[in-house]
Parts: sequence; structure tokens; C-alpha cells
Amino acid sequence: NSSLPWWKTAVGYHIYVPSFSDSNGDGIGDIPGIIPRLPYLRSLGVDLIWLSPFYASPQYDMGYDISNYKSVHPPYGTTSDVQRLIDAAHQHGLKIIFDLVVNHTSHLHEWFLSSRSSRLSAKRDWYHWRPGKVDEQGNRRPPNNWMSVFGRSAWQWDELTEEYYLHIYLKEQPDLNWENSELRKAVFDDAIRFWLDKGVDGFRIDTVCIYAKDTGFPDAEISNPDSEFQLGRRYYADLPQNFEYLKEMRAIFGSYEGRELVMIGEYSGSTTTEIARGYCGQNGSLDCGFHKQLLDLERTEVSKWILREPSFELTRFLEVHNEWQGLMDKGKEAWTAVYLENHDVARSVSRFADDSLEMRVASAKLLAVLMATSSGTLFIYQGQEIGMTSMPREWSIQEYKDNETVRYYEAVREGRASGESLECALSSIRKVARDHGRTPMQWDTSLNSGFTSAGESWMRVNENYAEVNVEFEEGNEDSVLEFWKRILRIRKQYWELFIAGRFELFDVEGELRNRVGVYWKYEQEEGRQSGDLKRALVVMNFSTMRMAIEDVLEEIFGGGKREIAEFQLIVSTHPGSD
Ligand code: TEU
Ligand code: CA
Repeated sequence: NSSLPWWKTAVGYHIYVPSFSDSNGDGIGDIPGIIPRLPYLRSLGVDLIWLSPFYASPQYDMGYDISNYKSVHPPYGTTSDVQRLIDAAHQHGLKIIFDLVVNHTSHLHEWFLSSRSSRLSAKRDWYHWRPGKVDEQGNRRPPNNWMSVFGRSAWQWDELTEEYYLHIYLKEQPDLNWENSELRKAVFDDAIRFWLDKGVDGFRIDTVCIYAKDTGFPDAEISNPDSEFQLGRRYYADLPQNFEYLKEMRAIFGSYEGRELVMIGEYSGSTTTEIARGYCGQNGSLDCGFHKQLLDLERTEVSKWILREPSFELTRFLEVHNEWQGLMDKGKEAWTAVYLENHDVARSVSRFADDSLEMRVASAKLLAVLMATSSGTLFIYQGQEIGMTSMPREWSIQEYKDNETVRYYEAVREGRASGESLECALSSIRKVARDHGRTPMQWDTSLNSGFTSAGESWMRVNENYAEVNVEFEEGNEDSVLEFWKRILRIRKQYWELFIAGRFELFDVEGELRNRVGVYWKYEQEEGRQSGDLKRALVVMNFSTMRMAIEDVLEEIFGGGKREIAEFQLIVSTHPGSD
């Protein structure tokens, strides 16, 4: 009942298809497995679901390497299964968006097979091909020094036509040449219109900052030339031409009269709030954006795997979160997604708080409060609502399936990564590998936690499913799940405060400092209608958390008429001395 568009007040739920729910006992999550879970998602308070890529793919990058936009990876089901899911979601009052992965295709896509077949192929120019160079010793060298996000050169030599092709990600993910207007039309038809025509309500747009490259391919300034793993620095992001391509893409969405479609871009690591205004501000083409700065919090400029010490600093967390919250200020608006987890990062209770037996539940609740009372479009990643944790530290490297992880580990083991020792690499993998967010959803206490009836699943189920699972937590008022349900109701009830409102995240000085994580201070804006709520003072620490934070919030906001000094919610992620 807010005056805001649906995608601003919606609570989004990110489903990672292979790990959500297996309906046919092959150990792999699938589309038909999602449909029976829709009532659960409704009961949680979700309005929108986002599906990770389920399209035809050889699965080198878990479906972010697409070989056919218009068909479904067979283990996940068929296009008619997807149609059934779209219809079922709408019947349950849920919006549904898909992942749009169009910076690159799989190397097995028919477009690339044609493009690489001959320099004279009609589709040669649909990808970036270059002859490369010869150095003083007469050795062949790539066209420039760009590095892949996943390590090593971003150029792959192709014997057949004796040229290099560009791949910002895996060599199995050749970059599309967006300068080619035929290619753009093919992308708009196959990857966008095909699914909009089936009723999908929009897309989460993968790597939205990098479609345009400087096709002169100049060398970049490389921070650590001998490291195979350059991250953080993007040589090619946010070029002016990129915004032109997104205008064209927006026009496709705009051609669907009467459909309230949403475009939510995934920004790359280096995107700043200033640049984000270009994407989502009043002249931008996107509605909302996922920033990466909290996801990349532990990273150094050198590499994802060379971590800051300490890897988690609360003040930095606050600065980053607060800066992006500032984009929801009146007049400076560039609407932003607010989220702590996805399929590319470890679990938030493990990264930002304390996932030990005694601290996990309270930690998950603290982080839920932070999220539910922040501005922006809120996304919950599957399992976050029940307090799922990263993979146990004692699990062996064999349990890690992500090629980003596996190829890094192999590079270190074979001495091809600059300087890292194998134990240092393992320590980083156990903290920040993307696999931590990909263990199967934990539904109940049956074998494999109800994720699959198969003997084993594609990824090992976390043994803590005995007490971390939907069935156990449903109806248990002290559980993380029931807490999320309540805090989401509060968020919606006070949407003006929490969504359209503006919380200043700030740190405190003085004696609270050692116990304090996060404060909210709500300034009463002139003429704001939300009750007479001025500023609520709720000073609480960890011990209070163990009781019932939502009762405190309910008491404060339930009245709605209380003259309240200042709303300072302390979210301490370290056991405060009671
Ligand atoms: O990720 C974009 C991206 O560059 C980072 O999230 C990166 O994948 C990660 O931080 C590496 O450590 C998107 C998808 O979310 C990711 O799963 C894909 O691998 C990537 O694009 C390529 O499609
Ligand atoms: Ca299955």
C-alpha cells in the first residue's frame, strides 16, 4: 500500500537452482523442485524470487556459461517446467525474475562455434578476436596484459584460426562484442524477449558494467604484475558506451506495454556510488543495482585470495554500507539492493559475525535486523533465513566444486600463483570461496536434509542440518526463521521508515565502542507523515538480543505515537559484557 513501485518495497529471495530442491532424486536441484516450496516462501514474507541461470550450459561456471538462452539445462527441467513455475509464482502472488548473462556466452554456444570456425565467419565479429603480438624472443604474446577475473590472461589462443579471443572470466566464457549491432539484436531477442514473452517480470543483469570495452585493447596498469590473480581493478568498466547499450536494452523492456518490469544490474567490483547514479539515477537505464563492496570486503587490491588482516573490520563494513544507503537519499537517488549473501560469497553469519554453536542464532538475528531496517530493495539468499553457515573448516578441498576455487588451488599447488603457499591458499579458500554459499538448502532432519532423495547430492550437505533446517525452525519462536518472518512484517509495516526512510549508520565513541556494532539514527524529516516518530533510542547489546529484539522494536513502533529520543540499535557482533 506504499506509493513506491513494487520492486522498491518487495522482499526478494535469491534461489540458487542446483542447491535449492531436487524433485527427481538425481542429487541436483531443479525447476519442478521449486514449485512445491512457493507457499513456504510466501509464509516467509517474500514477494519476488530471482532464479540463478538455469539455461543450457556445459556448467564450467555453474550456468553463467550459456550455450543456448532459449533452452533449459536438462537436469534442471524443460522450458515448459519454467513456464509452469512462472505461472505458479504469479498464482502465489510472487513476482519472478531471471538472471541475464550477456557479457559472454559459453564457448559451446552456436554463435561462438560459428565465430571461431573461420576468420570469414559471418559471426566472427560477434566476439573479440585479435592476432596478438610477438615479443623480442619471438614468442607469441596476448594482445594486451588484461587478466581474467578468475586468474591468468584474459586472452585465449585459438589454434584453428590462429588468433586470441577475449574472456574476462573463464576461457570457456568468451566475451561478446557489443559493438556489433546484429549481436545486440540477437541478445535482445534470445536472452530477453524470449523470456519476457513467457511472463517473467524482469532480470538481475549479470556484470552490467562491462559490456563496452575499449576495443583498441590498450595495456592496463597492473597492480601486481607477477600475480596471476588481479582483482578489484577493472580495466574496462563503466565506459560511456556501456550506458548507451543499456539504453537500448531499456527500450526493449519499455516496449512491453503495461508490464511493470524490473532491471536490477549487478555492478562490478570497482563501481562507486557516483558511477551507480549513472546506472540507476534519473537518467539511468536500470531500476536498481547490486553493489559488490560488502561482498569484496576482505579482498586486497592484489587478489580475492590475498585477504586483508583482519579480514573483517566493523568500521569498514559500516562505512561501505552507509555510503550505499546514502544513495536512497532524496534527490540523490540511485536505488540500491540491500543484501549480505549470494552464490558468490561465504555465509554472512560466518563472514561478519560468529557462527559458533552458541553465537550463530543471535548473530543471524543481528544481521537480519541490519538488513530488514536498511533502505533499498532487500534480498535474502536461500538459507540465510534459517542461519545457514559456511562449509565446516575441516572439510577437505575435494568438497569445493567451483572452478574459480579449483583452478586457483591447482595454480598454487603447481606453483603458478605468485608466492602464495598452499596452506595460505587453503586458509583463504576456507574463508572466501564461492562454494560456501552453494551447499544444499537445509529443509528438514531427513537424509540430506530433505534436499534430495538421492544417496548423495552434487555438493555435500552441511552436517549442522540437524538443528539448522526449515522444518525444525518453523513454529519455533526463538528460531532465526521465525525472527525473519517477524522482522519482515515490521519492515513492511513501517516501510516509510525503513525503506523510504533514511538511517544513518554511524559508529559511536566512548564506552559503548567496544560493544557496539551498528547504530541507526532516524532524523525526523520536515513534513514526514510517518506518525510522530522522531528518533527512537534502543540501546541494546548482545545479551538483549538473546531475549526478543522484535518485542522491543514492536513496543517502540507498535505505539507509533511515542515521543522517542533517538533510534540507536546497537548490533554488536562480539559477545558484549552484559
Ligand atoms: O559475478 C560477477 C563478478 O565478477 C564477481 O561476482 C565474481 O564472480 C566473484 O566475485 C569472483 O570472486 C557474476 C556472477 O555472479 C558469477 O557467479 C559469475 O561467475 C560471473 O558473473 C561471470 O558470469
Ligand atoms: Ca533434480
